[in-house]
Amino acid sequence: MTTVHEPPVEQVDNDQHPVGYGRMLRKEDPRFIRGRGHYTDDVQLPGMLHLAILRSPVAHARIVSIDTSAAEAHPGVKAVITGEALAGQGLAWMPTLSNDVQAVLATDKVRFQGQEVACVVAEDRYAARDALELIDVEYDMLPPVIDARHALDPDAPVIRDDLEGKTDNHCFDWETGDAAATDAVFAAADVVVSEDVVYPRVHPAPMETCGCVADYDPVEGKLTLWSTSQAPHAHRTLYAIVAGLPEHKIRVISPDIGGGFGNKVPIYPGYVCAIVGSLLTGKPVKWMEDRSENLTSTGFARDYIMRGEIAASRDGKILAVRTNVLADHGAFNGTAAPVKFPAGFFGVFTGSYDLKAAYCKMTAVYTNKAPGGVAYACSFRITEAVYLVERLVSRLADELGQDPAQLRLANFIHPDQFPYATPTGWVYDSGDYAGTLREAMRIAGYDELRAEQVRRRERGELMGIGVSTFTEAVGAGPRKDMDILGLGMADGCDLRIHPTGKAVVRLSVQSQGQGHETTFAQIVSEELGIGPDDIEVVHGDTENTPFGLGTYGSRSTPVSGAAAALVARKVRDKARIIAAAMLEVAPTDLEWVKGSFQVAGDPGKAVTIQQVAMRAHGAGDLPEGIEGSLDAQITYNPPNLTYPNGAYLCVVDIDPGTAQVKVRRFVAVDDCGTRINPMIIEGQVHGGLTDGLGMALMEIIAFDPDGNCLGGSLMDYLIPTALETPDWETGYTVTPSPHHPIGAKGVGESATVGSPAAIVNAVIDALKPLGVTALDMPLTPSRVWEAMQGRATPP
Ligand code: MCN
Ligand code: CUM
Repeated sequence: MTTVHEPPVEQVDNDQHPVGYGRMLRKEDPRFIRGRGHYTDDVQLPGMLHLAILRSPVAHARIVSIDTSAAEAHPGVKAVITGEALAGQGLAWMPTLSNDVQAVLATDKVRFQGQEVACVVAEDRYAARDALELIDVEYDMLPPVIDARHALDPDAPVIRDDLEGKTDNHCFDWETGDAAATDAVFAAADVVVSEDVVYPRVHPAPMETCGCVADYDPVEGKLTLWSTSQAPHAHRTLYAIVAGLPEHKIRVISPDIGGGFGNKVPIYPGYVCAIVGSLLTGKPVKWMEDRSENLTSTGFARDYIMRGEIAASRDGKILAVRTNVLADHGAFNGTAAPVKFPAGFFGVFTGSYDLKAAYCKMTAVYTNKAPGGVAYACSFRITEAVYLVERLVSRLADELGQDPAQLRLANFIHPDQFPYATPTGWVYDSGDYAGTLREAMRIAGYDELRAEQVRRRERGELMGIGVSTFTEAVGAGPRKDMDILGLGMADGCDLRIHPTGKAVVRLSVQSQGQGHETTFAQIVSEELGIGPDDIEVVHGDTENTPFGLGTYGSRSTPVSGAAAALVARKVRDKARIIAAAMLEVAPTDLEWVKGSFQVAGDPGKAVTIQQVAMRAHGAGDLPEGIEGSLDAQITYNPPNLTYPNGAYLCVVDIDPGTAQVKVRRFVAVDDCGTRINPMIIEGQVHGGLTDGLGMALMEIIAFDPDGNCLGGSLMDYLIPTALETPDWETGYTVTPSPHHPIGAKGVGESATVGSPAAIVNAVIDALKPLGVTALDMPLTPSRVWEAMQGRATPP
């Protein structure tokens, strides 16, 4: 059950619009709820073979030998591929999205448990799996590096000895802000609070695991790849570069995707193996991971060990934030972030506050764990940034003896300060942070909750109220600042209007469940007055869509959404010229009334967009400069990111006997600017809050000292079910983005970014009477119990 709170003041809301934005049911759902979705694993091709991957059982070892003879002799087996065989083709290593390289199949060493060592292509999945057991690999064990804190010890074994001249496990250093200015503010401040904060390694765990079907046609020299990809165009370009196939001979199709959450941004060795398998056998080859393969070998998230410091005046003016981060990147740097931002957008760790100075220093290291780093609705690492600063601000409030909501209200960037340049160089576009937090406090009945807390504390009950407010930065580019491996982060959009006035809009972004088939139709509908049901949205096929960088970092609405609005306006401009000729007036004499052009002052004289479409395709001459048709194409290069914000309040009760945390209430007020479809936004927020609840209370990919992954199944890696999930209460404020054509900001990751801090702050608030001031996720009953006994558990 969920509750939606409408704001008391009049806001731009779209619930009532019949055409365009509004609470429209999702066009894709009839397909999904009737089992008619078409996922990668549904692709069946004649003669299709199946690929299975042999994975390393250990975290770090030298490969002495691989004997594949028994596997090759197994019935049904068509090919057994090793790293050595790939090396012969120059394919044993592939570039990652962060300018590192990653082994496709290991040649020299294995560097994490679950790493790809060899693969089998066979007539069916069972034969392929059975043959894996027959491959004999001899390993020479090496000591692993598991704790990032020891990765740079002088005696630590060097993981990446494949990199020339590499003598340690250092991955990269990064800094942002002004160190000297920040130090000076800290030195003069009345109050400095510091905290060590671990954001543990977690996993997106989408319902559908990763996989592909590679179909190489040797006659046409053409590769068709169905794959679980959040970025089909970028993937195609990379395959062209890696495999040396001409780009126009590669078609990447992302069919329906059962959740991505960033897990489907990287290129995985399995995709490359399937392509090689198809090249080798001349047959289509399918590879689908199982659950453990997904959890142990694909893009993880977080794994940041952070020390944060916050400086303030005694009366509660926050002055500066300073942070030092140790980032665990696993065995290969497989992070997918714009190359200029090796730590993603962690630079927005200054949060929603008007600060004098800020500085961050980061050291990233290699460890013997799976690669990845940017995933799980992370907004390019803003999850970590928000969590850190929101812990620090709440900790500061405790130190100052102030209410955490009031402290935030006193320190927010003020509405008239926008556009606001942060001390780390980001330019926030718009926001009314106090308005958003006040709305959350109104919905929650904040003052009454605090009064209740006093009464309960007197009775010895453990009730906590957690506050978290956040600003996100979503919608990468602009292309001058942002690229992935040299590809600028802009997006195309094509719009075609058929003679009868129905439309097809083609996107470069790709939905994994966010409802793009609905919301992009709504955007075009709002601009053109054609009903959303008359607008088909095409995405996920490089052959039928314009180039663009794909869906992640909540960039679809900020970038492609802008492109969709502008391409529709381009069509409208063209339609105006044709309409003017039809009505025998000048184009400037026409007024656009959603869906039709009317002669100003004479509403009886009008033509609809559908009539114009027919005229554009019809017989007879068209006005000067119009060739015919109403089609248009655009590439949108965003001038800036959009900066959605939110204010979250969480109420928890902790069972003093079992230390179980129960989230009693959770109020989320989000501001994503203009709201295209309120129902879809609520769905995005509910999902993100549930993600946040999972991370705060139960999710962790842990390793034992030998590097064995302890989160390799959903029995060990806990994700929340309906039982643990409370009734979410959502509200909203609307502060449009000034530079986005329709004022919309992204929202897909907001709730995952903002919610963990609210929950952890609530738990620490509940435990305050016991003297607890800090606690790391996940807040499992055992960890909370230890804290209640005055003991800290090692992360
Ligand atoms: N929307 C809207 N009004 C706005 C903003 C967004 O109606 N002002 C709608 C959009 O039109 C879109 C949805 O909300 O239908 C999400 O839009 P947006 O914020 O632009 O995010 P993306 O579409 O780019 O989706 C990516 C984002 C990311 S990065 C992760 S991770 C995540 C998320 O979306 N993965 C998801 N939400 C997910 N939801 C589902 N079901 N599955 C995933 O894998
Ligand atoms: Cu960082 S997860 Mo989303 O950007 O696909």
